[in-house]
Amino acid sequence: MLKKVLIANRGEIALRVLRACREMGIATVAVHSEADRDSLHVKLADESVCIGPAPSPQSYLHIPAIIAAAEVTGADGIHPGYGFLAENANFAEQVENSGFIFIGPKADTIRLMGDKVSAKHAMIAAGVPCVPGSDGALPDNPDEILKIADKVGFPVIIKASGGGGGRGMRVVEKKEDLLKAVEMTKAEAQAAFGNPMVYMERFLQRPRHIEIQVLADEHGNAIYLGERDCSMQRRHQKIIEEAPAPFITPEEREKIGTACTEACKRIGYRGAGTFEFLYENGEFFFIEMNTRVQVEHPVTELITGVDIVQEQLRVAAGLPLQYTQDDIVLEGHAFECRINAEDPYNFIPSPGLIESCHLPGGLGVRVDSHIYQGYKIPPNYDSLIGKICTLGKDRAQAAAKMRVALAELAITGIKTNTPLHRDLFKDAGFLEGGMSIHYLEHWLQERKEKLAK
Ligand code: MV4
Repeated sequence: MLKKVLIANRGEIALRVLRACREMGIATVAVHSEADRDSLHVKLADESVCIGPAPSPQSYLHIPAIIAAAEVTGADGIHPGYGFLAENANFAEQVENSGFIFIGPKADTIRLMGDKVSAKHAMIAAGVPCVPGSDGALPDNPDEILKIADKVGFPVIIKASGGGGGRGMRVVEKKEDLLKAVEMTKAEAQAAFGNPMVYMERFLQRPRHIEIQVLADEHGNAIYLGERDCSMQRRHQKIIEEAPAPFITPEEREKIGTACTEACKRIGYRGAGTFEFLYENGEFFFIEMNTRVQVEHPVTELITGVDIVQEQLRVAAGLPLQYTQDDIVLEGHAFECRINAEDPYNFIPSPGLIESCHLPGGLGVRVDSHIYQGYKIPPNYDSLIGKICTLGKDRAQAAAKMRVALAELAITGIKTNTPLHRDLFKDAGFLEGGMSIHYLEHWLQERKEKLAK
């Protein structure tokens, strides 16, 4: 097993990884920026190293500083968390070349999935259903581009191969606009990602965002832990997630889950991963794969009982998964509310001093947060300050528990989006389930219009 893990992250996920290590008897090293000296993950870790000034490029993204910290503390593994360097293939490569274990997939796998055209190729080859489209990069020839679009059918979406997560894409409604849109997306892709490659897909108008959690080891085993519905998002930032996804049948789950685990075996996937799909009219369409632990992994943990981070650590140490597919039974329903330090109406970040803080609890309530009374949220990073999750025997009970948890949550000194969550858990449309990816933005627009009157 690993003996000492360096956690190359901050905030709630650093704490989440730290707890998993502790339970497994693994020593922990926190790294932190000058702005995060008073962070909980620093206080709770066995050792800590300051790796640089507040701006992330000089600290949490500064590869030599992180590797040096692993060297001086004698860590044997590095956990990247999510964000920052988690899906940076060069980081994974440098970690391994420096003699440490990268707690994640092989660098080549990260690279394969980071390039969306190569990821989609791999999925098509593995039999995972994809959105119909250009089956590879768009050619330069305008006539050929037009021909592909005619075959795919308008509206289409042009996506940058180097993009992902909503960056570098453009919807095209009609033929006349196509070539100009392709040129513009290419130019933006070159500027943003240093790669002008773009591809085309049929644009799905009202899909849900459903993702499959997988775990794979180096012994040829791969399992799926069911799905999450992450449709409740604003500007590609998820705000509420749930598991299982409403109205997905056991047969659909098994079919798509098996396609994902077969793909894992085929590409030699290692560790935790997520297959992102758009789901429309009873069909799944692969869009991207995430090669990291995700923010919303707790909802899957709650309904399966599997500690995803502990499995990551075991797999990284070369051990087999502790579970086979038959061991995985989904029980109950879970929600996650992302609590952000931001204005609940205009979403402007609200960093600063937490004057007081009461976090909820009780049966079926899980809180993942690094905040405490007297903690000062630095302005330099993501506004996520914690996650409230609930587990109920069914969706209605999980929602009832969430209403109680949100009513108890009391943070003063800064603004949070708690009032938004309270309103959403009273909304009939949301409580019905099965919302599309556009639901929240439409809901916010209506709220704005009501407030203006
Ligand atoms: C799409 C799509 C519709 N059709 N692809 C946005 C993020 C990136 N991961 C893929 N995205 C989309 N791809 C086709 N062919 C709509 C989106 C999309 C979206 C997807 C998931 C969650 C939220 C979204 C919000 C807007 C657009």
